[in-house]
Amino acid sequence: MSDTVRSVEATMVKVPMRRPLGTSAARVTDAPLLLLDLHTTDGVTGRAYLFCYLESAGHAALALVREAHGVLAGVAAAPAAVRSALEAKFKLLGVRGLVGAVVSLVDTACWDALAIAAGLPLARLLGADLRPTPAYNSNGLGLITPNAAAAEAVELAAEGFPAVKMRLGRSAADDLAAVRAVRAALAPDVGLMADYNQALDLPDALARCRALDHEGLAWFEEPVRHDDYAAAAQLTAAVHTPVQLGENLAGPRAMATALAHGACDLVMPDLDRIGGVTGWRDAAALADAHGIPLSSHLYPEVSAHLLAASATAHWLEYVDWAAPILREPLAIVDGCATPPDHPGTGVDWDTDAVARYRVG
Ligand code: SMN
Ligand code: MG
Repeated sequence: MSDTVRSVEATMVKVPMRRPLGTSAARVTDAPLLLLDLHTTDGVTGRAYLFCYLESAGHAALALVREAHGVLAGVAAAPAAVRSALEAKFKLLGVRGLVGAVVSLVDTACWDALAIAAGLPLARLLGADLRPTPAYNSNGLGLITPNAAAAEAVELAAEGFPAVKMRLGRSAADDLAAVRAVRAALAPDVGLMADYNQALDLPDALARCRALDHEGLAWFEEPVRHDDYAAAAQLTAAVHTPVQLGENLAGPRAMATALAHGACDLVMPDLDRIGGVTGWRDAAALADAHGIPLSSHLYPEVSAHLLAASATAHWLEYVDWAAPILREPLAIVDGCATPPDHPGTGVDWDTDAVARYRVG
């Protein structure tokens, strides 16, 4: 491709969540999203959004996008060229955390532009068919009472999903009661994932996961702190239920280290922490080399393409947080997400909704 980047610009929106998310770490009621447009000199616009966790982080990311614009105008509109310009710009600050997320965001928008210019859905540009990936409903289902959790789980499955995810991190007894209530309320063939959001230390994790090991859970997600791979490996070896982690892996090298430790049975990188589409490709190759099933974290619209192109694709995490500002929200059909058959990722803004929710 001979065209270059003309500009990158971003808009911040704060979108109310249909179902608030209560985790052991925080309760989230609005999704702060940074919407990025990458314009090329050939007149193509690539788009991607970043879930910023906190509105303040979104404003900081917006400032970083302005820095990125300063170095990207005139650079080849190719992900490798864009990445190396940004890595040079942010080298002293460090390409981690929010900076890493912004670099991943620009990478994803650049791949979108590339796919649009090629006239191909991203999955096809990556060499894949538009194949479906099973999706679990990850909306809501926070740290609520057993009865409320059971009722919400049934509603979430009834939205057309073969599995749902609940959050854990109450007392051990209350978690057990909640898991039993949810499991009993769901049909036996509906999968039930469980996410601790790093709530436990290793002794507690061993005791609690052993106590829940035969309660019909599909996985234990992030029981211990995300960077203690030795603790995660001990837990993985001790329990029968698969251990899942990955949303906090900062790039494919971190994933290689985690897998070398045997820290998990399953892995679920986050698009904007693993390094955008470029980072995901390397992560997917690693998961394949280790024979580890690969799921996605957030970003269901782009993840549908990436999982279609991943050899060990497992589950797509479905959240509807961006749906209100998207022109064509991702459809779940027969419990699966299939990449839309349009050029690019399919991410495009509903400009009226963006104006309604805009905060920066
Ligand atoms: C999660 C995601 C995003 C915000 C808070 C918590 C959670 C998940 O860990 O995996 O869905
Ligand atoms: Mg999680």
